[in-house]
Amino acid sequence: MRTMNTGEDRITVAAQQFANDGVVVLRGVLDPAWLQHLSAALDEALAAPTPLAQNFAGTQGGAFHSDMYLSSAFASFREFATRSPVGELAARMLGVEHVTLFTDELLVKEPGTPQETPWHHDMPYWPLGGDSACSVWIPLDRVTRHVGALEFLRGWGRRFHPRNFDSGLDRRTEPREESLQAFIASDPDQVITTEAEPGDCIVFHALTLHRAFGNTLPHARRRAVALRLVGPSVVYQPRPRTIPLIWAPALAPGTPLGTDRELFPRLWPLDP
Ligand SMILES: O=C(O)CCC(=O)C(=O)O
Repeated sequence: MRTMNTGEDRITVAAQQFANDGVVVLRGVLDPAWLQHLSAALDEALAAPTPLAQNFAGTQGGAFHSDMYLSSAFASFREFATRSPVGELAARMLGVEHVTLFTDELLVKEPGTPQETPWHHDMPYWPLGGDSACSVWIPLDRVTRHVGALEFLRGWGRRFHPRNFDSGLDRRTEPREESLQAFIASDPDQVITTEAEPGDCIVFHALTLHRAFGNTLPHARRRAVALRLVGPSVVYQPRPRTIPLIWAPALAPGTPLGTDRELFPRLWPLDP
């Protein structure tokens, strides 16, 4: 069940695209059994939110559910993270020998949720140091621009202020970061819109700028699960106003994240 349903040439081409653009869409990676598994896991998590669950819908109506560290709270998510092809996929895109799960999250925009997700990149939100990190974003519904497709700015590696998803306000944790809006406006032709189907995986670097449309349709849900994965060089580096952990890690700052295997399991290769 762990073998990637995808050819070697295709992975090599995708890894090159990931290295150049900071984002790549791999089509048809997950089979119907995994999609069914993840759909059921997501229902379970929505019915029993963790203390970190939030609704980012803002004032415009609808609901934008988010919840984190699902593998710590639900065996079904842990099974997906450790046994699906996603860990290997991330390792191949990052070009690393092994990958560790930082967090896995649900991101559900219910019908009639016009709130857009603002431009941001993920690394400044995370209590981590290092560059070898990515997300694998997995849609469970057909995702078009009308229901919340993701958009990316080609390329990765620059650092900007994180912003709150609901208010759009700047969280200003990194004074050296640059003006995000001016940067996007300077290069509008570099925006990549990623419409996707269930089974596809969108892999993007933690320093690739992205945003998402709102879900403006009255009946279609936009359910997605995102796994955040890191290579061996990424360390625990808490800073003011980064996202919380579900519980205190058994890790000193500066230590590789994968040292606390219970909180941050290795996904690929699995321990013997
Ligand atoms: O699902 C969304 O609307 C935003 C997703 C996102 O920003 C992320 O996964 O990092």
